[in-house]
Amino acid sequence: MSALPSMSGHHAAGAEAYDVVVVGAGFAGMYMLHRLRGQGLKVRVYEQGGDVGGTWYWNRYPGARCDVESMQYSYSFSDELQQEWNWSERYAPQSEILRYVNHVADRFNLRPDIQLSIRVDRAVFAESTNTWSVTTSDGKTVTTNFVVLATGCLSNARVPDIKGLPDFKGQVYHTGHWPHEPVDFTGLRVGVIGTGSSAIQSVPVIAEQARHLTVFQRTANFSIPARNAELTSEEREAFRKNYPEIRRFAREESRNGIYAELPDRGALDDGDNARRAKYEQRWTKGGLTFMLAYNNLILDKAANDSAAGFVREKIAEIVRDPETAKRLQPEDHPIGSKRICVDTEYYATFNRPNVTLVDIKSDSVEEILPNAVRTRSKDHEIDALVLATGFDAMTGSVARIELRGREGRTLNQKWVEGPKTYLGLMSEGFPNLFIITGPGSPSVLSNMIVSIEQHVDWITEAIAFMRERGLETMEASREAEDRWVAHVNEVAHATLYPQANSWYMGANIPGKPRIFMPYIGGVGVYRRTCTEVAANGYEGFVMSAAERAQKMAVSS
Ligand code: NA7
Repeated sequence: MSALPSMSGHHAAGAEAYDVVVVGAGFAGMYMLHRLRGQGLKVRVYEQGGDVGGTWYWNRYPGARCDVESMQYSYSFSDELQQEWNWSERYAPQSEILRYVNHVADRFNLRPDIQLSIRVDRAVFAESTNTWSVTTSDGKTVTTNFVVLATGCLSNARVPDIKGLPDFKGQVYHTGHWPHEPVDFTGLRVGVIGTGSSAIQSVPVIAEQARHLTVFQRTANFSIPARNAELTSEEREAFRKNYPEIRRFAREESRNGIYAELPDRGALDDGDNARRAKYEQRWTKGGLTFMLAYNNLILDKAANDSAAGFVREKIAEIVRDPETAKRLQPEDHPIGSKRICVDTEYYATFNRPNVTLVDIKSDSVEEILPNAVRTRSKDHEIDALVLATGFDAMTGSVARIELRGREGRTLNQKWVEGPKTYLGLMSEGFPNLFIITGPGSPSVLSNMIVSIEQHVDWITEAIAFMRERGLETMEASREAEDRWVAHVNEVAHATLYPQANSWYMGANIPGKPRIFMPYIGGVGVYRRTCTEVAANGYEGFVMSAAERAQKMAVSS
């Protein structure tokens, strides 16, 4: 416990007062609570879900698992935890990650400070007291010095506005909002709309159960085999022994927060045979690191084409019907410019007699009938519908909260032309409001847990810095924010990423401004920037002492 007093000095009488309110109890909110409580702060976490886990609480669809290997998609802040927890598979299934999250909540006694099934509706900054008033879905208002948004990047499931959807007479499911009870598709004709990561994971599993499965594809995606397998105790031990170096590398040297062998050359530096062998080796190994075969795959179109061509050939080899294979081959975006998918038997599933692929780019969905999806050319009869249509990513869950900063301006008003932050951590005009893995930080381009831990540690240190100096507000300066937003875009446009209509760009939400949201500069580079900013007295942030304290100092 810290010897410093709690910060809740100027709160309005009556309302319950906290030092920090954290919104969300996923990986980010839980670790934030743990660190802040360690500083002796009074913290309250609100979580809209019925339990902890965030994205892993909601995304329970068949086949859901993480696309980062479990030995790396786990907290590193406690060595006992990482030495003791036994991951059973190379890629943990959702249920195991949820068990892990619950274990962490109990192990670190986090639950007493987490209020479940409560949504934060509104947070308003009072300039007279430098505090936030936070109103929750149970009608209560509390005050707090700081608000930390740990609301997740992929937490606002998006139901597309398709004519007739409310009149469909079977069950409609969204992958990002899956029921807690088991869903049984036995004997049913099922339709899946969407072919992103969630569909690619769930389609092979649903196909095994359903009488017939129709997959409605608007954009074909690149997917690499996961090669999931049980972890042996030797494999677990190898990680455990080397964790200090693995974690250091992921934090400080990697671009994406994953410990992996880094490429030493570009794709065109190798001859055709050597290049093919390299791709073959990565394909056989499986997983996201396929894109690390060469160091220029996301920078150079010709290099990228060689990798994309290799995957297209693989699709043609796996899928027996040439028409279906052709439809599954992505042609409209560079490989990796949308998050690459990781699958188990996705392409092979289309060889099953009970699976049909419908290309809704050429044969668009007109409407949903009570018992069918009507595309221009025909009615596809179904008994149940799965929407694997993704999220209002990165900004969606923040936008749902009415956040009012200085002069009553809302964050939605400020972000109308796209999210603006300094370092993805704060937005000018919103003092003492932190965002964990916000737009403008590596976030979704990384192993989220590495990025979460870095942000939580940084925020904890910033708050400690302020407390030690009696500072009351911290805010991004307009200049620093403008420079950062420009930098994020400049770095993005030096790559092939903006060539895809992806949710990185907000392209999946009609009307959402097109701005490249995550920071591509790499996890290691980004971390160094944040550390330097802090070491230089939080350069680019304005910190101020309480006005009252300043006045006292002047008069004495
Ligand atoms: P994604 O990756 O956003 O995929 C959503 C899919 O749904 C994608 O294929 C979309 O096609 C499709 N979609 C969205 N709206 C529609 C409508 N109106 N009609 C037809 N098809 C539609 O979400 P996921 O949940 O799969 O994965 C999100 C992330 O979670 C993933 O990257 C991992 O990091 C984990 P589109 O491509 O827009 O043409």
